[in-house]
Amino acid sequence: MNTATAPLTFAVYEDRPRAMIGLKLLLASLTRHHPEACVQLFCPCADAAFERWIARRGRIELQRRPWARCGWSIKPIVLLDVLETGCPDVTWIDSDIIVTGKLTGLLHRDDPQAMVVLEETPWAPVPGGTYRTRCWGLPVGRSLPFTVNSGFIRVTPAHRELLVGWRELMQRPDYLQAQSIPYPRRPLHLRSDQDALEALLGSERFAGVRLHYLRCGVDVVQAIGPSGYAVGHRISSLVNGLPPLIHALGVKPWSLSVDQGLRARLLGWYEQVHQELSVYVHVARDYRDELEEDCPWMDVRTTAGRLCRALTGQHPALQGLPQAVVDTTARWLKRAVKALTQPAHPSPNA
Ligand SMILES: [Mn+2]
Repeated sequence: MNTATAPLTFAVYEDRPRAMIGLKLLLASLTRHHPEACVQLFCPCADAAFERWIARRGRIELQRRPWARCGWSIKPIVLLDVLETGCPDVTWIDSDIIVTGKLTGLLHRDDPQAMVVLEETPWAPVPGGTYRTRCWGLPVGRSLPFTVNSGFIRVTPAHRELLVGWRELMQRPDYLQAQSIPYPRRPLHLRSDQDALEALLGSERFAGVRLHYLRCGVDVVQAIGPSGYAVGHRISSLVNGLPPLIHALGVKPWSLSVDQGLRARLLGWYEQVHQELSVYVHVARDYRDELEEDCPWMDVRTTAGRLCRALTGQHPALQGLPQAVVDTTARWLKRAVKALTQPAHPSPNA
């Protein structure tokens, strides 16, 4: 079958009841912009109400197969499974992504060899290079221009071997052991599935894979904190509109909690303002009536949030701009202090 003319196929997996609201936002936005697409949804925790909800939306094929819980490591397993059905290409999409437009132009569907991934936020601790390939002990085949983010991945049958290699790499005892450690304390190259994928893509064996990155600010907003949507990208969105993918990286907007204590309350207020001005939440509000459940996390409660929205005409890129400037400055200062007081990271780009 021709990849360019075959129906679009998306693969989505979710097994955490607390993340179902994100899943609904993904499905509502994806089927609004691509009503013709086939969505292979793997959701062992789907209940009857959810099943009725998806029945009213596009071509969503629900599968409840009881896969063993394996968290983020599920991605190659799901992609291989969908490729088995004979479709010429399939795109994984994370349940914490919301879609704002057509995705066809991002997928390189005229090239059956092309693999598409997201560029990780520029604030990631190690930017691409060969670091992960070396740390995993694989022979280096190429240096990658950016860190890979696996929230959105387009593959074809040409990538079966890579997917099998990815699945196998995540069975390694050092990786499995690292998964039992709290995320911030894991070795950088063993943090999650995308570190293993990047290690493989940089290795000699898979250096020939034709890799395309969807770029931050143009194709995707990696919405982690106010500066995840960078100041420059916000300004270019004034001309070009919002990127078609908004990825709620890190703490999810529907799970924000405000802790006690002055420092925690101040941080909580800062996070609350960010949430009220976040581009993800802005787009999500448009689907509020479709979700058929309460979403108090979409409300605007702080004076700062109301003020920024009023002064910018509730523009999705501009309303969070003042906080992004503050956040970016704070991050640079933190980096500068760290560079002065701590020894350099062991040659990540060598
Ligand atoms: Mn994600």
